[in-house]
Amino acid sequence: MLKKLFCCLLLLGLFSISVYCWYQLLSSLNDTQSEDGLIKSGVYYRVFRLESDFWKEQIMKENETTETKTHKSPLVTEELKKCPDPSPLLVGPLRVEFSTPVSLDTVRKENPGLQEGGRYKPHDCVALQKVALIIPFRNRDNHLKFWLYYLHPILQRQQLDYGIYVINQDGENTFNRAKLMNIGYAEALKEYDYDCFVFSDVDIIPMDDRNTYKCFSQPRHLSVSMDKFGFNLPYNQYFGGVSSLSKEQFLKVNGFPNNYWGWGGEDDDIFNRLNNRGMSISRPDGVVGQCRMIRHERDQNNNANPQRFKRIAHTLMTMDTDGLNSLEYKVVTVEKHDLFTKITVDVGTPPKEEDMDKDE
Ligand SMILES: *[C@@H]1O[C@H](CO)[C@@H](O)[C@H](O)[C@H]1NC(C)=O
Ligand SMILES: *[C@@H]1O[C@H](CO)[C@@H](O)[C@H](O)[C@H]1NC(C)=O
Ligand SMILES: [Mn+2]
Repeated sequence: MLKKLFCCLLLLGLFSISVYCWYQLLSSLNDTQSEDGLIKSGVYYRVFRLESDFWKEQIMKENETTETKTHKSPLVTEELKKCPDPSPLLVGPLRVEFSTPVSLDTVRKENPGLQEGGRYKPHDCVALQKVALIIPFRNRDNHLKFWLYYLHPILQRQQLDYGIYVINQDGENTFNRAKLMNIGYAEALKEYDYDCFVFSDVDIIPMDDRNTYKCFSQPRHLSVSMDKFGFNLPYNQYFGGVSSLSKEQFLKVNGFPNNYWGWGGEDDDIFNRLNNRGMSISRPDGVVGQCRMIRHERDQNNNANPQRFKRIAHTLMTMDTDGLNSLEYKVVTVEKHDLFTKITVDVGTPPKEEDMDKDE
């Protein structure tokens, strides 16, 4: 009897060790750390926090429906009413595919209501929010065509007062996604009194127009269910792809980091910033949040940043001095196209000592 029990315990022990190893293996592919030391890896965290996160998300969903709008609409002289929420024009699930190329001419013809620079506002009601869409960009004209083709009609059905800002990194130096997003914020505000900022990769397309590209009472992660990740979150704190922050939320975290050169980690730093300022992440459900990413090779001069793990471990210490208040760049050109505004900027180069540093 005792022997049997001992055997059972031994087997159980071995089993849990192997499960643990499996998680470690999986999570070593993308290790994320949090300031409080709670989160050691995405997968590990996900398994053990599933339950509490489930309830948090339920609460968030409830809050979403009863949410009171904090954003005031501008003074308008005509007797236009506020647009209804949700928009009655939404159609739900959409077919999204990338096998047939689209031309900008097609997009122009299909969106006659646009103003120069890719601006739009509903004409029969006052939009609930003024949204600047910020796209960090370099050499992805084909992806941009698909993005404009799919997003313009969706954003109009969502009855947003919006503008498209393609922030193009000049030159061939190491890419800096988060800094480009900071620049997009600053440049868009020079043009119009936006109250909401949606930051989107150029290659991600939502598959349901009920996934509204606007801001919520908490920072919003919009690309929650990507085909690339099997229509799932890759890990619970994932904040990459498409996200939205109100002006207040963005200012509360001093914007985004300027010193993540190359691929990876900057989205985790942003997550840490929001977390450190006591905000939580709002998300659509996994059905409404489905989206597709256009498949592509890794860009040139955007290799994985070896510094990223070190950086995301120190967000709390760096976020007050690195961000909107330390943002420096030069505008090279501002082009007003029919379907978007393209701002080409010189973001500078990574500090010399970082180029040398190859520890991972
Ligand atoms: C939901 O809203 C209530 C008050 O309206 C607030 O106290 C609570 O923290 C909110 N929950 C989340 C998860 O945002
Ligand atoms: C982890 O992977 C995600 C998804 O590819 C990426 O957005 C994020 O930046 C990565 N984080 C790190 C620290 O590499
Ligand atoms: Mn991509």
